[in-house]
Amino acid sequence: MLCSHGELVLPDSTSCSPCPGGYYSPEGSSICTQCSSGTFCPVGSSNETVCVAGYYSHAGAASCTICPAGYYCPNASTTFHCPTGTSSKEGSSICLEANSCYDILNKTGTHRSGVYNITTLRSQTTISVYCDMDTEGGGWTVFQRRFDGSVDFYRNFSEYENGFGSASGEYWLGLRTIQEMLSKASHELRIDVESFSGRSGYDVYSNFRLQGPGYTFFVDNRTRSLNMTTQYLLLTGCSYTPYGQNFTTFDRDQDQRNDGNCAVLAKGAWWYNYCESANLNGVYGRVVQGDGIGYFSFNPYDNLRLTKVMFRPSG
Ligand SMILES: [Ca+2]
Repeated sequence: MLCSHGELVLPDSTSCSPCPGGYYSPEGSSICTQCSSGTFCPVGSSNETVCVAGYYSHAGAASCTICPAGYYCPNASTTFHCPTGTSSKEGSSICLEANSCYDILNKTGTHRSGVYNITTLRSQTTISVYCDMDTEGGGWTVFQRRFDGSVDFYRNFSEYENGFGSASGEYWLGLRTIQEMLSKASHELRIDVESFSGRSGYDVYSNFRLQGPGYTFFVDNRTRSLNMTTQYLLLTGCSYTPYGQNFTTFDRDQDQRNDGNCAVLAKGAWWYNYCESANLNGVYGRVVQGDGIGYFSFNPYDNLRLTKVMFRPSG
């Protein structure tokens, strides 16, 4: 008995049945053959169909599967992890190099916050960063994050230059990397804070940059904020603002105080002036206006439970 293509002869030799999904049978064949990897065979197939670009299949597939985000599928039958420092969106046959969280957002479309690998543009260094992909549409490269006090932030200049902690936990990305990433295009700075009482707020400033070997702090204007006062702005005009200040650590005094080192007084590291109206790298869980973690525009007396400081290209 001769069945039409896409069918097989049943044991009674008098009737035909369609091949099940994942199998095919050419015209005149009495058996169904397993569909090979890289192709798919729906129910009743008479031949194998090759998966389109960005999809893959293993042997015996009734349909192709879309290549997941973070992978690439160059030959329709295998999924490969994107190499470190690159990323892909779902359905990709190639991976693209990303040099910031904003770049990852644009190349993958993901709104999942977490740790990603990026390759910096100038020095071509591949590093892990925490990306905030939720806030205001995402694309923020987080360079400081504190939430449980597990990492000691009272560190020396070299550590603040090179970074410490882990991108998946509490961390400081490093002044060298921050400066390099800010050097191309204009970026906005966003600071998120939350106190132990559960109150939260944020501050956003335009044109954040760090200049020269002292990593001198500059921003242009506050563009939006929540639960912030009009006092203690990060702008010029007061002796506590970080504006125009170099970064000071306990072993590198670049502040405006002649009678001491603000990093030692405040047990932190910051763009101290004479000394500070923000001490986000202070001692976790300690009282503010001493050496605790404070952000005075939020509340000079509020001890902060959460801090997150980040940037992304503006406009
Ligand atoms: Ca000093």
